[in-house]
Amino acid sequence: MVLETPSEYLKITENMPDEHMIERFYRSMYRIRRVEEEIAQIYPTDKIKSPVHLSIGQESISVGVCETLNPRDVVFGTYRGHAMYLAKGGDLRKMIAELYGKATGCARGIGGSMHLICKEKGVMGTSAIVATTIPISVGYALGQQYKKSNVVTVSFFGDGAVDEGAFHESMNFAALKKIPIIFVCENNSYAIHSHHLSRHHSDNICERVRSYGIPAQRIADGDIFAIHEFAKTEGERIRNGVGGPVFLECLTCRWKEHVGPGEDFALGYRSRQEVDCWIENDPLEKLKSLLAPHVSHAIESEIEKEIKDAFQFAEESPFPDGKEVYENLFKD
Ligand SMILES: Cc1ncc(C[n+]2csc(CCOP(=O)(O)OP(=O)(O)O)c2C)c(N)n1
Ligand SMILES: [Mg+2]
Repeated sequence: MVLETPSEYLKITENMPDEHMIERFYRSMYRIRRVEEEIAQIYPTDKIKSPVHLSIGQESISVGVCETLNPRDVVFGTYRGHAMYLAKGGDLRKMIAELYGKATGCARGIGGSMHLICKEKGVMGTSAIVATTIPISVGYALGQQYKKSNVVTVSFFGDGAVDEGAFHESMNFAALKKIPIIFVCENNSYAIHSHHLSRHHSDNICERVRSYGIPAQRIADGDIFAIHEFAKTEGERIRNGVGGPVFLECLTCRWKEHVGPGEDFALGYRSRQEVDCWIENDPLEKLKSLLAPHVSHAIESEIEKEIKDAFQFAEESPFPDGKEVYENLFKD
């Protein structure tokens, strides 16, 4: 980069992330990546009782956004929700136990990977039905607006949600009522195996969102610092009582198959080269290169221990009692 003036240089150095921030980002991203790699490893044994939609390759979005939030702030997400749950502080032991269908899981083993929740840390829920948590998150943020609270609500969803009426109704309503919410679209270009351009006339999600009256920005390279900066600025605005929705579209890439632990290049809907470009620019590796080796190593060993403990906890936990099958079906 060529710096034109000293003030420009100053601005850049001021905005440079400090070492602690890089460590925090690396810790969170490495933890998510390794947890999901372990899930992929163990999945063929059938100990995990639900389908798994892995976020490997997409982690910088959840981490960049959630690192700006506090436990009172809330997030809503999708079935591809491991990264969001963990980045927001969701309990790892309870997440793995949930995948194992155990009574100690975050949804008592009934919800599985697609229905993670940790209300104490502001993870309000994830859903298998595309776009359904968007209107729910808008309703939650409307409640905060009524209460004049300074809680920040973030709604995560995929590009597939843009195909749904609920998405457009939510955008319209949020703009109309100046609802204090941050929408985050994790655009990995695919809804299962359909490319965005086989579902839409143009590649213009931000443009469409702006037409509702919502400011929108695209970050095209998974840059965790840019994602963090955006969420920090917008979160502060909401905390300062300035309402109104904002929309962040992050281009990204799902490295694994849509659902499950493997690869699916044989299906022919996308090429290996398409994914390789993203793997070569892995945001996790970029972060690691900014840390001294002894620092990244210490973080990694600590996390490996935590992961081992979480899987052991899940293995040793009991399954729910059989009679639970008949519980929570009807309102008492
Ligand atoms: C309302 C609804 N329609 C269809 C489906 C089937 N379905 C499951 S995942 C998916 C793709 C969603 O893609 P996207 O939102 O981009 O998320 P990604 O899997 O890429 O993270 C679809 C269409 C569903 N679960 N819900
Ligand atoms: Mg998608």
